[in-house]
Amino acid sequence: MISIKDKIVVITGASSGIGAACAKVFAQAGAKLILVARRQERLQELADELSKFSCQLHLLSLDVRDRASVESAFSSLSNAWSDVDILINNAGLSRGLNKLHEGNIQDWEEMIDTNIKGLLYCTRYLVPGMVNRGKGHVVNLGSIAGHQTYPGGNVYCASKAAVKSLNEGLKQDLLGTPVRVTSVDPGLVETEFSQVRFHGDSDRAQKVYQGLTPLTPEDIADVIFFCVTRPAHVNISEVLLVPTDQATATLVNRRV
Ligand code: NDP
Ligand code: 8X3
Repeated sequence: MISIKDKIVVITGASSGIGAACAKVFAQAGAKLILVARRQERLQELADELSKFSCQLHLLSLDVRDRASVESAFSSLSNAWSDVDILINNAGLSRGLNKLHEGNIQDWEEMIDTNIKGLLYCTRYLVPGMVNRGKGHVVNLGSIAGHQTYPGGNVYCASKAAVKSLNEGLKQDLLGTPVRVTSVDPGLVETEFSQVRFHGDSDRAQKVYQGLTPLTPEDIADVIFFCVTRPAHVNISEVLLVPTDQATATLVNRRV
């Protein structure tokens, strides 16, 4: 098992859900964390919570859709922080569940710009350093939605299918280097995801998880931690994990 102690770990989308859970697991293991999200106050709250682990933190209030900001934020890191070992491309969102021909184009752009382009900007900036230093690991948050399209999921599912393709492509392009690439692809995880999807409609968001036991953000963080701590010759390329109450993107066991 590889030690995470003092490894520099970038987590995008750390202000909530899966990203925040990853921050806790990696902080506990003694990593040096660069926490990225747009909501500075949420990052600060998380940082206060993580202070009990006495780990080193660097907060980056950043919109991953903004290429210039991504480049400027990462290029401004001091020597103590610039040699990133692990990039967790987690920032992402869904917007709406409309039929494609009735879709909101602004929602599409937000998903494509965040889930695909934001992931690409962070990867493009940070992976060359990993290659030069001869070590590194990129973890991409895909989804069951990237494996199976569900009604109304259209653009979100396409964005996660793109993550699946980019994960495969990056693995191929890094062959011959020690840099590892993993896609962690969950089914239903209860986070702020559905609140964001339904633009703050909490009742509708809650119904997504009603009557079943969803995955927790901690379940996903555990899997990510497992993937990055395998011995250097082991690359877990893809993990699809779903709740026991979920069989496919559309087939779930609801008890009410
Ligand atoms: P949350 O809504 O709880 O968290 C999403 C995180 O992404 C937040 O920290 C948010 O921070 C950040 N984020 C969104 N847009 C941007 C942006 N433009 N720039 C920087 N950060 C951004 O959802 P989850 O934790 O569930 O989602 C995390 C990832 O997991 C996503 O990629 C999602 O697609 C994926 N996923 C989620 C599943 C689920 O069922 N929940 C299942 C499968 C995959 P802020 O708003 O402060 O910027
Ligand atoms: C999130 C899981 O099924 O809501 O990617 O799209 S799902």
